[in-house]
Amino acid sequence: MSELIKKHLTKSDIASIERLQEAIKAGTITVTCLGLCNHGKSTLLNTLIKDLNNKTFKTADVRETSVNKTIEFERNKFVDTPGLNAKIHDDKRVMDAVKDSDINLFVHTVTTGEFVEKEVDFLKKIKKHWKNPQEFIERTVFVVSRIDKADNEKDVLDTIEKMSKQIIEIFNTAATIVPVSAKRYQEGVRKNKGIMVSKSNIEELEERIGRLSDELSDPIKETRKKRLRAMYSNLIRRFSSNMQEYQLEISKVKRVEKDYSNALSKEILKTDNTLKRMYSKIGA
Ligand SMILES: Nc1nc2c(ncn2[C@@H]2O[C@H](COP(=O)(O)OP(=O)(O)OP(=O)(O)O)[C@@H](O)[C@H]2O)c(=O)[nH]1
Ligand SMILES: [Mg+2]
Repeated sequence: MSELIKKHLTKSDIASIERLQEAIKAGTITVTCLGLCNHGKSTLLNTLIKDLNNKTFKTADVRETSVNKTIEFERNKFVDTPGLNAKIHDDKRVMDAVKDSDINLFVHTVTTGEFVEKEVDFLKKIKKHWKNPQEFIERTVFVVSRIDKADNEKDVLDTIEKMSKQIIEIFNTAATIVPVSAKRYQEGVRKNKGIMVSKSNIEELEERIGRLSDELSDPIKETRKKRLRAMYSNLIRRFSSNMQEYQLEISKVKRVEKDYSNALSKEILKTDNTLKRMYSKIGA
């Protein structure tokens, strides 16, 4: 980007444009984790980036994540977001992250049962405001978390069925739902117990993300180019509206200058006439 253009942009404009330009070049795919507070988003992301000590994305039993955090791992950029129900302004942060995202992991804890009102509201908001809600569903994996906490497998299946119906009711289309246990996976790896790893279903989720990344690689590049084009059009619109304001300002200044110069000419003429009269009186 030329220095001349940069001079007219805000820091955040420049950051957004450079982020998108880099993403188009590098081809990394952004995976964003969202969902209610305390449903296991950060623990899941740590698991996916193989940080089994949960040091990268902070985790806790209380509301923990309050800002969006991004970590690059292999071909993906993983983004953690604050819980949907935490604070009102958090919802906007989540929505912004989803707008910038390529693949979403909507995390929902199995023991909560079906989606609660807050989650349904968020999904309805997406359905209402998204240009292409079908595309959101195609790029989203609904992750049923903490299946180690479920009493039995039937409870997990029941919850999945209810969630599936709710998604169809909102979006009129079926979605991918994957049940997992990040804890079981982490323990399985630590204790070298293959059965725990396989029952955690994390590998299945990784495969899904990998497959989606492959399938969406070209459309994602196209989406990013579209986003970049939209950003440029916005800037051009902003520049031309600024330009109109400047032109208005210039014509105002010119008018004042003209009025002043007219008044000055009149004043000079008046003084000139007075002098002429005085000279003729004294016979000069
Ligand atoms: N049993 C069990 N507990 C889990 C699992 N995943 C996460 N937890 C626990 O759930 C709690 C919340 O996990 P976080 O990963 O911090 O949840 P979060 O959704 O990021 O929470 P916020 O950042 O506050 O929105 C922590 O105590 C985790 O240890 C799991 O698979 N099984
Ligand atoms: Mg968190």
